[in-house]
Amino acid sequence: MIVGVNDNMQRLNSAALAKMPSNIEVPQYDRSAVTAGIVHIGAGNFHRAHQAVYCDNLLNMGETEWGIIGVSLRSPTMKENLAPQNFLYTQATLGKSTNYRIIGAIQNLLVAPEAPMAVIGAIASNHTQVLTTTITEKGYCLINGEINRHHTDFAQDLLSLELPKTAYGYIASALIKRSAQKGTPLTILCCDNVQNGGEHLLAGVRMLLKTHSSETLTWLKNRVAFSSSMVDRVTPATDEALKTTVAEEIGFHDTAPVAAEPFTQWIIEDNFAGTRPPFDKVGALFVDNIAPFENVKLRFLNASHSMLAALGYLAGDRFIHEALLRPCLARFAKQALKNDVLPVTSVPKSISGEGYIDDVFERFHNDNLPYAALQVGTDSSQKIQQRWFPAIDDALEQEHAASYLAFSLAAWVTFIRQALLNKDLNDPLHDDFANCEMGNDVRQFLALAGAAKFSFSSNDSFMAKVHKFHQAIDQQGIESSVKNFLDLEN
Ligand code: CS2
Repeated sequence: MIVGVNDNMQRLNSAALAKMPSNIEVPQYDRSAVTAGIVHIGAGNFHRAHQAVYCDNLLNMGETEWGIIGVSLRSPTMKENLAPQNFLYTQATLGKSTNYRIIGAIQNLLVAPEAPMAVIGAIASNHTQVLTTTITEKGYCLINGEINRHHTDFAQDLLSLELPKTAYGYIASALIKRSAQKGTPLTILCCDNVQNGGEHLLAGVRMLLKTHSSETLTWLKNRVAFSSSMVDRVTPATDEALKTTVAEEIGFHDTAPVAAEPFTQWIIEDNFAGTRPPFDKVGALFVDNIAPFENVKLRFLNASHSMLAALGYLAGDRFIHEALLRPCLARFAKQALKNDVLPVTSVPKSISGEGYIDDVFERFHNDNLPYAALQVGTDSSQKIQQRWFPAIDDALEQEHAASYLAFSLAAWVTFIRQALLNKDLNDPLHDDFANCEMGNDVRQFLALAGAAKFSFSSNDSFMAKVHKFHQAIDQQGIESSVKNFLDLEN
C-alpha cells in the first residue's frame, strides 16, 4: 500500500498510463493523433474540471479535433506543473461516491508573458475553430457593467498591441493576424460566470480594433462569432490533502490534480462561426437564448454562494458546507432566493425555480468537497454586481422589499471590513477598500463594487435599510443579527 506522496514515487506522465490501477479511467484515445481545435485562455482548475472533461469525453468517443491548447495569461505555475506530466492530470470527482480519472485533452500550455507570439499564433491558426475563456470576472476589466478603457491593462492594450496585457488584447492581435492570412471562421466563447460574456468580449475586441486595425473590424463581421455560455461545476482550489489522496489512488505523483463535485452543466449559446464542436454528444445543451440560463445560475447558485461566503466568514466558518450547518444561515440564504430573487427572475420553462434552488443547497452541503468561503470571497467586488445587483433593481422596480438582499449587502460590507482587518482580503480593489473610511458609510464600499449604475443605490429607503442592518451586524454579531432579522421577517 502506497502512503501519500513519497520521494521515490514516479511522476504522472504518458508512460504511467499503462501502469495505472484498473479502477482509474485513462484516455481511451491516441493522444498523438489528436489536433487542437480549441485554444483556451485561463487554464485553471475550473477549466480543467469542466470544459476539458467535455473535450476528453469527445476524444474518448473517437472525435480527434477537440484537443486543447491552454493559455495562462500571467502565471507559469500550471505549465510548470503539467509540462513534466505531458499535460496529463487527475480529475477527482468527490461526492457520495468518488472517482478518479486521468484527463488527456490538454495538449500544450502557453504562458502569455513568456511566449506572446506563440499565443497569438495559436489563436490565429486555421486549426483553431473555437477560442474559449475562463479569465474570471476581473479579467473582463468592467466598470459599472461596461469595459473600463482606463483600466491599467486595457489602457495599455489601447496604446499598443505589441505585448498584449488582456485577453481582449491577445484576441484582437490574433484576429489581425488571422484576417491578414485570410483565415477561416472562428468562434469566441465565454465560459465565465458573467452575464453576456460574449458581448463583452466583442465590445472589448471592437474597441481595440477601432484603434489598431479597422480593416480587421470589417473582416470579422462575417467570420467571427462571439458567444456566451452558462458553466457550472463546483471546483475548489487544490490543496496538499488532495495531492496525497490522488497519489494513493493512482500510485503516481500528480502535482496538479483537480477535484470537483459530481454535478456538471454546460449550456451554450448556439452561435458558431465555422465548425461547432459536438458538445451536445457529451451532455452539453445548445440553446438559442442563453440569457435566462445565465440569470438562473448567477442569481441562484452564485448569489447564494456569495451570501454564505460573507455570512459564514463572519461567523468564523472556513467552508461553505460549515456555514450551511448553522440553521439560521442556511435558512437566510434559502429564503433570500425564494422570497427576494425567484419572484422577480424569469426562469426557462425547462427549469423549476424551486427545484433548482433546493438542488443547489444539496450540492453546497457536500462535505466530501470542502469549498472555502474565502475562495468565493475572492474578487467579491467583481462578483456581487453580477450576482445580486440586477435582482435588487428588479425587486425594487416590482415593489418588493428585497430585505434579504439589503441584509446581504450589509453583510458584504462587514465582510470586506473584517477581511481587511484580518489580512484575508483578496480583491483587485483591496487598496481602494483600505482607503475607505472604516466608519459606517456602506455607500462608499458599494460604489466601488459598481452599485452606481443600479437604481437601488439612489433609493433612500432601501439604502437606509442596508445601513441599519450594517449597524445591527456590527453591534450584535452576525448570528444574532441574522436570527433577529429572520424573526422580524417571518
Ligand atoms: C463560486 C463559483 O468561487 C465562486 O465565486 O461561486 O466559482 C462556483 O463554485 C461556480 O460558479 C460553480 O459552477
